[in-house]
Amino acid sequence: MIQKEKVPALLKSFNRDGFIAFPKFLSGDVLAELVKNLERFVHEIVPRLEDQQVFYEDRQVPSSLKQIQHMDAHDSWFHHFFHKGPFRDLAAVLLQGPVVPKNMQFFNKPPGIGQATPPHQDGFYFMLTPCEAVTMWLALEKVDEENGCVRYVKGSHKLGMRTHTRTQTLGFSQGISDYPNLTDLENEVAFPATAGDLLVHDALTIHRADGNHSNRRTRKALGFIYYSERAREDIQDRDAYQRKLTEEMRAAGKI
Ligand SMILES: O=C(O)CCC(=O)C(=O)O
Repeated sequence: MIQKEKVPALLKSFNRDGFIAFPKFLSGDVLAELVKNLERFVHEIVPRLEDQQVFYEDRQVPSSLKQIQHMDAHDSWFHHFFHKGPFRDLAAVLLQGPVVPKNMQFFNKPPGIGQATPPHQDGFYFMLTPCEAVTMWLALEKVDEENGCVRYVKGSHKLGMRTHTRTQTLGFSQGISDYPNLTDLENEVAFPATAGDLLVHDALTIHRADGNHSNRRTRKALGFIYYSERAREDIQDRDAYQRKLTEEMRAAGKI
């Protein structure tokens, strides 16, 4: 729970940078229970999910699992965790009003083959007016430069939406076409993390991550997306894009 007196400083920092880090947001028994439930989800629920909800680097190799979408929609434990837990409260503080929980995701970069996350702004995928949403990223293990830590471009949320084009990265189908521009790299901040550390970014903040260059370490994290209740989704455009993307991925044998 965020203490009331800390809120002004927290908002100042988040609104200035477009991101904020909470070291050890989860720890001890709470973190251990989360990890246990994630293992249960991967063993019991993932095999039953539809192909557009679960992505692998290599579809034939279960250990190459790279992404799960909408975990909260498939399991009551994760639904409760996402809808009622401290993440939703934090989102409401940062967005300064009630929020709508939209998507809880699992991210992994399997050893050696985990691909880079292209530079992007989440708002490009969300299609919101106004573009008011936050994404939270919770490390589940040590994540550093070797296995692909998250990198934010400080202040980029204030500079509007950049042009995105299609990538070939499963799970991140759009990336900023002119990245890096003259100032992106000098403003880029890398965020090494350990299990339980939480990063939060604005839907307009540019971010990316390298691939996993380790041959033995995984790179596991959870994502939590909350929209402000003030934001309206362009549902027609979003659903049309999603249908087209799913068809393309099936045709390419990626899902
Ligand atoms: O895990 C990653 O590499 C990136 C996650 C991400 O882009 C996001 O949560 O918005």
